[in-house]
Amino acid sequence: MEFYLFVHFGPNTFTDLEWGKGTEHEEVFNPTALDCSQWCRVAKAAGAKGIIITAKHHDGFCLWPSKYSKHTVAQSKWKNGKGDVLRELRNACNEYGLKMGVYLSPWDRNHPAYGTPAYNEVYINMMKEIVQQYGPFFEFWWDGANGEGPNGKKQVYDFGKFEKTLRTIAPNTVVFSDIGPDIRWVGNESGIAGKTNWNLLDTAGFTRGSGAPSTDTLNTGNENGKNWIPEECDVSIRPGWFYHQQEDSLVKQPETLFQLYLKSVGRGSSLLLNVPPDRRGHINEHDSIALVGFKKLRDESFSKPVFSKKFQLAYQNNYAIHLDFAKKINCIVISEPIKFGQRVKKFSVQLKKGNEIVKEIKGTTIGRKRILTFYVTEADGFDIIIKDSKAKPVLSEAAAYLIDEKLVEKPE
Ligand code: FUL
Repeated sequence: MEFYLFVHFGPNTFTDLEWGKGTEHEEVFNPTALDCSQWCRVAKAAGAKGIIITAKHHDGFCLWPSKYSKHTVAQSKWKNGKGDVLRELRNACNEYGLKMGVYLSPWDRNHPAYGTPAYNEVYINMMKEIVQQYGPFFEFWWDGANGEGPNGKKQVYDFGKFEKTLRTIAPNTVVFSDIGPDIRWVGNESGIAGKTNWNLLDTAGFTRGSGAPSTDTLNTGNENGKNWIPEECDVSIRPGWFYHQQEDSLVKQPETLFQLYLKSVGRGSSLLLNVPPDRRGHINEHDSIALVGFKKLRDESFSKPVFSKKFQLAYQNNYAIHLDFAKKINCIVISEPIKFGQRVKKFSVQLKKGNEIVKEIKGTTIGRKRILTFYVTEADGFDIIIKDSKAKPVLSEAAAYLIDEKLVEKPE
């Protein structure tokens, strides 16, 4: 799906905390003008394909009236306890043709059963409740943070049962966690994928949270990993995950977001960009303006290729691309048809004028999409040379662009 939004919303929006304690009074949650349609309009204008919401964050507050908790919208004063954020978002996503996903924090600092086996049943019941009432979800997010509950105990999560439950009630929902089962964490919260990025991961012997593979491994995957678990880059448009007015001036600007796009989508991953609603329950103007600017930069950059070619299924080590005459370019995009697996281990792109190589860009993996940017170079063609691959190499697409020079990828 390439690009979709994350929405962190809950008591923290009103207390200015990042990790709520779970002791907040339900009355704290009181958006003055919640408007999920506005979120969807902004998502659409930004070119995002879906929205994943924190149905429950670590403080345990449920944004829907759950039967399995007494710390929910139903106990709040918002809409006299009749409000339901998940229902409003479901309806708005349907209206705007967006997909919906949920984050349901396993860690719960409020629930009285937390720290006992009974909590696993509570978590399973909540999963069932939201899938049945507000599904289908395109993605289900299992956060890795695991602290202590109110009773000082640490929960032993029954992830085996959680997974089995989801597979039964939501077989088409992609499940995210540090180690999948379907998609993995990128190993950082700055939205940056590895330049080498394998969609494969070995998970045997690892667990979620503190027992996860190293952040480096999560970032690059395992070349010969056993499981197809591509990574997703989650990052916030603001310093925090929740809205804090004092961070209004720190919203990432379109050029910064474009850099993130190059370093996530441009390295074969997806970008999950967090845009937290404010106390009204609106995506704040600071954020929506930045998002629309980000969309404009993507459109301006990629709508008019200098050259573009789709390949038939042809196994080749050398793809020679000829432009009609010498043209200025500073961006090349190549793709592998990953339904045949991810194959390329090492490649080089040689920009040419006649027979002379005027620039060479070396890389490792390609994957679903690899965006290479460089200083403007005049060339009348380029060769894509696959130097090493796990199986016969095959590309599905190659294109060249001239993008605004200030957008060229900057080192991390
Ligand atoms: C982390 C959480 O602790 C943060 O609050 C946030 O939800 C982030 C996306 O994941 O593990």
